[in-house]
Amino acid sequence: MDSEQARHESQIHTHHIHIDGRDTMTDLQYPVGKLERKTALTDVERRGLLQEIAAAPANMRKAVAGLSTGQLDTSYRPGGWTVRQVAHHVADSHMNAYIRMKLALTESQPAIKAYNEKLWAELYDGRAVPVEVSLTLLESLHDRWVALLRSLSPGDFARTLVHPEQGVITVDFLLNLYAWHGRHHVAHITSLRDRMGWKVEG
Ligand code: NI
Repeated sequence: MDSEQARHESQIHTHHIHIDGRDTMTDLQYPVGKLERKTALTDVERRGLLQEIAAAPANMRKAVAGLSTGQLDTSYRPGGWTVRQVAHHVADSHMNAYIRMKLALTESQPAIKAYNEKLWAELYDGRAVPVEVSLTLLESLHDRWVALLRSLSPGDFARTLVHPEQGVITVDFLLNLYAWHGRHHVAHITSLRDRMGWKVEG
């Protein structure tokens, strides 16, 4: 994600569509609501979020199941990424997330690097590679990520890192952020399917 929220918020001002007083563009962009920032989590919260991260690859696989090439190359909202770009973006983002967590777990408050997610999504692999490539990538990545997360102590979750835009954040913050992030993007695809009446398999 990476300042995705900030970037989306600035976009909202240029792309608002109001129908019957409802902010339709915000509904399309935030089908599961905006991120609720959390710095420190309880044990119960961590367990729930860990389950969400564990379930994200299967949820993404289900969200894109049975879609045609034309459907995969449809934008989830006007001016937004295609379904294919969304799937590849989640892989881009979660690879960065995993590395950020490992940096935080092995260095003293490391400074991490942002990346330009919009330009990453426009590179050839993000626009054109079969979604299956990122589905299997996500499955492997999340297997390792969840194994790592399950091994952490409360002190590990409190470790800090410095994000260029968010400032000092914790591993807990990242856990909460990326659990939301997976749900957020899966819902872009499932809500598009709903609106388009595209059949859901199984
Ligand atoms: Ni994102």
